[in-house]
Amino acid sequence: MEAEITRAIIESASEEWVELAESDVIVVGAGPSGLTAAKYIAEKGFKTLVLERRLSFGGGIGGGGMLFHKIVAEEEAKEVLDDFDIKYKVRRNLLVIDAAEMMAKLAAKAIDSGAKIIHGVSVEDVIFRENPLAVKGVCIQWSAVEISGLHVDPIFLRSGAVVDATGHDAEVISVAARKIPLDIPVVGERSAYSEVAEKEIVEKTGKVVKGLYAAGMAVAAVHNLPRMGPIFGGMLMSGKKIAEIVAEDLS
Ligand code: 48F
Repeated sequence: MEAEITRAIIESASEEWVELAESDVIVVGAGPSGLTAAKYIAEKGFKTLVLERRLSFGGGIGGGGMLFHKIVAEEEAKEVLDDFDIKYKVRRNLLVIDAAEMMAKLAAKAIDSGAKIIHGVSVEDVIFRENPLAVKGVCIQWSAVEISGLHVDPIFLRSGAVVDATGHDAEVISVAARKIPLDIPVVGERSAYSEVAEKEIVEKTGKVVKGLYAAGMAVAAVHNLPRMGPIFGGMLMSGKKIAEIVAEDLS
């Protein structure tokens, strides 16, 4: 039986990896913005792959507000919450949400919409082409190898669009900005100013260069916007907006 367990796992995983060598869209990061983007992109019929460094979903959601197990969103995010069947209670003019429910439902709906989520994989670089400059996919490595510090060459995944939903460090855009002439200084976010941050994150969500897009807190890192703390409406609406932009560009 043991050999069959091994064969069953490696055969089916390998078959899928061969298919994953090319996708329409790669979303990097399974936090709130990445999972939201993945659901809306996948349900439009695009082959969508989410790569997540950790072995869990949700990015910063699970920590709630300083480990209190609730997060909040503003009224404008209701539509997205309803699309994901996420419950909320209104308190102090805010929608109060259970962190565990939000993580589970964002992930479940993204998967049910057809997105493939792979855990334990880190994006360490992009694939690019010149004239015109365009991002064409990502270089990936097992997170365990990354953490070990071993020198192991990555492998490549091609895609029509790469969405950086890696959070505060905008890891994908940062590495691209260092290595290819993006002409974007990724200066990082500013200190907390919640209402301005929530609004501007959504406004500035969009394309960075052909093939490369920013969603969620990565947008703050690229555009030097303030942070907002444990209010998540902007993350959800940013994910939804980037899905619309990517879908239009790929159509
Ligand atoms: O940090 P994260 O939750 O990003 P987000 O979607 O949401 C930010 C909020 O959680 C919160 C906030 C707003 O209310 O301030 O912080 O912008 O999720 C990012 C995910 O990306 C993964 C990381 O493990 C996390 O789950 N990630 C980061 N870099 C990489 C990565 C990488 N290079 N490759 C793969 N996954």
